[in-house]
Amino acid sequence: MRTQVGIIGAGPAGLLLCEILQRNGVDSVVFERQSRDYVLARIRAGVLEPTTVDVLRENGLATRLDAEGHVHDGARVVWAGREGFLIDVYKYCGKKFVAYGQTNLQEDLFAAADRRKARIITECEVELAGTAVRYRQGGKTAQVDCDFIAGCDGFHGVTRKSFPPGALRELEKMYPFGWLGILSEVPPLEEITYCHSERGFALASQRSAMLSRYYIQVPLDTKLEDWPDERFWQEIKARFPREWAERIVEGPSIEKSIAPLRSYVAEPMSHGRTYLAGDAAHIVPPTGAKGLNLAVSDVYYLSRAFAEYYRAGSRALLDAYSETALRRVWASVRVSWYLTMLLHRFPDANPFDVRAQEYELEFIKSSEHAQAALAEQYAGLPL
Ligand code: FAS
Ligand code: PHB
Repeated sequence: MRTQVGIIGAGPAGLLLCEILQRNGVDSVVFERQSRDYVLARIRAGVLEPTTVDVLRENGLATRLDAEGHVHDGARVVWAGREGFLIDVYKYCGKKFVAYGQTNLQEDLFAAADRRKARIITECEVELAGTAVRYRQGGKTAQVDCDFIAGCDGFHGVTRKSFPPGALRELEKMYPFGWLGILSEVPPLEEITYCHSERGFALASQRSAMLSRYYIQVPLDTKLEDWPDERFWQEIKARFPREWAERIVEGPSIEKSIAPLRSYVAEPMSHGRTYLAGDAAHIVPPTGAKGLNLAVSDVYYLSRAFAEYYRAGSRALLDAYSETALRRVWASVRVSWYLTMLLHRFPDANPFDVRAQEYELEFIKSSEHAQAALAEQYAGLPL
């Protein structure tokens, strides 16, 4: 078998790339290690930047998003009994973001792929040999020869690891805590609300009018079995200021998981005829709600580059892809790092560190300029 672009990974990056390429007449085959059900069962991101919504709309992928997504002017930051401030994306950037679960987006992307009869090979083990994809599925092996490889296989995938030694510069920062997240079929708080407290960070988010997503910062050695629902609800209410805690509706968790936090960027995001997009190239702590949105902007740039190559025979956009994508990646990596440092309570923090965080929050609350700058970064750079 032969195709133009071999896409490794059927997460948001891989399936979105497949869809946009097909809309531009470029043929691809998607190779996914897991089953479709496994991919759809993952609970992850929940906030789509305005640019992400624009890309999905431009590619006919926003019908359900427009019907079911919750539109927000901004996200609120509260602390120590203060009502805090709104990261007012609408006031300062004139755009709104949408709360829409990555699971829903993944379903929409698979549905679009099925409508196009896209070739998605699931439950396969992939081995890369240049731009040839050798894969094993159901005990049989086969090979697909490709013009290019798009590594959309996430942080633990094979594509980035297939780069020759010395081809990559890897920049990483690990954080000394993780996020314990739950999903519960209860009405969410109205606003997406970040909370800084002496007990640690907490976040109230949503998936629909009857599906809430909550997170609390936990130590890295936390065990899920030590966090029954009752303890989770008690702790998150102890972290939010009383006015917010009183509005939190408790309920049984239908999903509970712990994710470590890291910042990671691999540079460059390409080598030869192989290109990386999404978590395969970078990871951000979810504090800035950037991970999924960066996958979309990478795919926007990469799909445009492939389309230009096959339409006009020009490699210019492909050659510029890494530098173009990294400009937006680093803007999001930096604001995700900044918000993580600002809103979490570090195990080794001394009273000076805590006071400096609280003063920074008070300063942002008091300064239109600081709020405008933060809103601009939270909204994400224009494409
Ligand atoms: P993905 O990891 O989503 O997809 C990669 C795909 O490649 C997967 O389906 C995987 O099975 C497949 N794959 C891996 N190795 C392969 C191989 N060898 N061969 C074939 N296929 C292979 N972002 C936010 O913005 N907000 C959040 O709250 C948030 N929470 C998160 C929680 C967790 C636990 C994790 C892990 C991530 C979270 N993220 C969040 C980030 C997340 O949403 C990613 O940014 C997003 O999934 C990136 O999409 P992809 O780049 O497609 O990578
Ligand atoms: C979520 O809804 O899962 C979410 C929202 C905001 C974040 C991270 C995650 O910063």
